[in-house]
Amino acid sequence: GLTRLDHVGIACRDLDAAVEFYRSTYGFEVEHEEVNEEQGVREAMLRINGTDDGGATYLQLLEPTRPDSPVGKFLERNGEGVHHIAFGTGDVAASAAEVGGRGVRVLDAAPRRGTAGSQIVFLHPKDCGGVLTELVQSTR
Ligand code: CMX
Ligand code: CO
Repeated sequence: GLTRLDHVGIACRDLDAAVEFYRSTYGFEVEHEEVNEEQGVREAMLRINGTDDGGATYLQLLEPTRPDSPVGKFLERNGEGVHHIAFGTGDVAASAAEVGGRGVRVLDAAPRRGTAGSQIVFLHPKDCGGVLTELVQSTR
């Protein structure tokens, strides 16, 4: 099952500026930074709190690496802001199959590589009340 809020993904034009905002305003620190070319993002994970299942909850700050990526298109259309939410699961393939069986479109036929070697799938926002939703099986 889904055991926690893993992260909230936030689209920004300038990752370093967004990181500095969350550091100076709230004191949140970057735990991990990487470029994921498949997803078309440069991203930073800011750890907010630990969770019961030994995982944690993060903010994921996302800067597009190219304009025709999901985050690039989102910024063009909406400007900066909340892009998606992600729920944590111990078995992303099983969770995707379960949710897909309830009529929600799963955008990835097989899990893709997410942050720090995690496995991720996305659910169509039009089947989730307008909220782009990610399921993530963490290695953390
Ligand atoms: N949240 C809510 N709705 C969204 C959305 C978002 N982030 N992105 C697009 N939509 C809506 C659009 O507004 C549009 O609605 P209308 O038809 O009412 O105008 C509808 O979805 C379809 O729009 P589209 O132009 O076909 O959308 P895109 O080509 O931009 O594709 C989506 C949308 C969700 C399929 C695509 O963004 C996707 O595959 N996302 C998953 C991958 C991803 O987001 N990766 C980056 C994050 C990586 C990470 O978290 O690690
Ligand atoms: Co994400």
